[in-house]
Amino acid sequence: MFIDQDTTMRIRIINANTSAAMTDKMGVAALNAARPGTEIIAVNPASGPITIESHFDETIAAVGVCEEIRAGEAAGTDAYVIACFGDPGLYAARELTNAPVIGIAEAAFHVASLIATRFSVVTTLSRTSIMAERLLHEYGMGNRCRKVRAAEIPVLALEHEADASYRLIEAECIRARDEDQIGAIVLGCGGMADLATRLSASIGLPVVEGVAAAVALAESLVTLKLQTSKFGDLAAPPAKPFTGEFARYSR
Ligand code: 5HY
Repeated sequence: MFIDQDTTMRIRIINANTSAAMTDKMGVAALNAARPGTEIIAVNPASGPITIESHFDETIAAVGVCEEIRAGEAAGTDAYVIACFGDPGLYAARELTNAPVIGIAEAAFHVASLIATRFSVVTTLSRTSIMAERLLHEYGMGNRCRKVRAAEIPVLALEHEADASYRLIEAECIRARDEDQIGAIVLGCGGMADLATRLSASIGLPVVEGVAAAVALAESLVTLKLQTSKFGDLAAPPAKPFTGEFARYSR
């Protein structure tokens, strides 16, 4: 198979929450990680939670993610990144397109496991650390992660109290380094997309950030000409009528 490394491609970064500032930050992180020739489109749904910190937030955000996949299909897209650490709507999104769809949690777990035998995750809130642990097990990564730690900061604090949030995240990363017997740290929030380099320099460990990890994996899949399988559960959803405000999904 001829692999054209200079493949130009378009990757849609879907910030699942509705914070435009966080979308911009993820767009910059994605562009910094992308190869020359990769076009980055960073978007967030028009409707939904300003941040995602609960199962309810995630469920509503998943509809917004699907809306952005539909918009991406209309615009022409080679791969998608779901830029929220809960990977909300990941499987539904994969049903709606042939293009690869990468969740930043799944990407970060896999990339960390390629550079360290064990890693820890540092996320925002204790309640979302429980959600991250569920994903670890769902992805078969439970035995590679020593601990999911929380810096106990609301997601929006990453925007509004950036310095104080950084210090709390750095302190939790240092505790993970000194207590967890790990070789790497995974940042457990898309809103931390701009912190990896600074944290890694400060704590002396590799720090994996999901948006960059997902962009690199998406580019590799497109270059390998690999797409989401349409055999089995990720085939297009069966056509049927939808009612009420979801009537637009009727097919
Ligand atoms: C995220 N929430 O990546 C998740 C992270 C978290 O709005 N973007 C959010 O803290 O669960």
